[in-house]
Amino acid sequence: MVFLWLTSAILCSILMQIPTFILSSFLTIKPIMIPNAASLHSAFDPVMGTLSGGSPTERRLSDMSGYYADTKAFDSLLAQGDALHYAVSAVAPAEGEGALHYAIGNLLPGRVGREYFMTKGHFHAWRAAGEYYIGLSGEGVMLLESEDGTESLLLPLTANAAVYVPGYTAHRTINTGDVPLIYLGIYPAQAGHDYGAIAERNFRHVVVDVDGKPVMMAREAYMGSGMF
Ligand code: PAN
Ligand code: ZN
Repeated sequence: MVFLWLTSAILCSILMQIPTFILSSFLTIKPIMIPNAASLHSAFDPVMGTLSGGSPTERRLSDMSGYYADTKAFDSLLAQGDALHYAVSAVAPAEGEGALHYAIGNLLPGRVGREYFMTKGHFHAWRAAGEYYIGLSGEGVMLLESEDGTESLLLPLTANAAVYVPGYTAHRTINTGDVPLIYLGIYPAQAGHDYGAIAERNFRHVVVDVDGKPVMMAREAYMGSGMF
């Protein structure tokens, strides 16, 4: 008798727990992992191209060896000094799936022969990763190229303009103005940089100054044009 009473009491108490268990598993509030409050906020200067808390990378003219078509013009510019070409300052507040990183770029104005100063350009190591570029100051363009090199696109990057770089697309920033080109890039934390393909074969097109205006030209046509 006591045994029966005990068994039914235990059974009852288990049965009473079930709705609470089901409810609580639906209502459980997952803890939000806030990485580090300081890393969640950065102040940037849209003219100076600085970003608080960013980790800086500098590219000097010598880092651009092999990227410009007019090698004579490149060598004579380098002989005048290995000046800063561009600087990027990146903030990485969180890692992993779903996290975003961003960077501010400061690309100096100038030309190597007729080619405007530009970044190295890259694919993302995670090819599917897209990126938003937001122009802050100065005047420039983004050169985009499909992975097989058959499609190219030139898009303006100026203050108050955004350029979306789709995945699987090589991208290069080019300063076509007389002052530094300052921009933000926002990309998945897992994007990574793959410089290899561009360092080896470069973009199929160059962006050159023709009568004071930026013109996109097939690299081979430019090389054979006698323009330098
Ligand atoms: C940008 C670029 C930045 C510098 O932050 O890294 O403009 O260009 P390079 O990396 O080609 O030298 C970006 O696109 N990140 O993914
Ligand atoms: Zn990128």
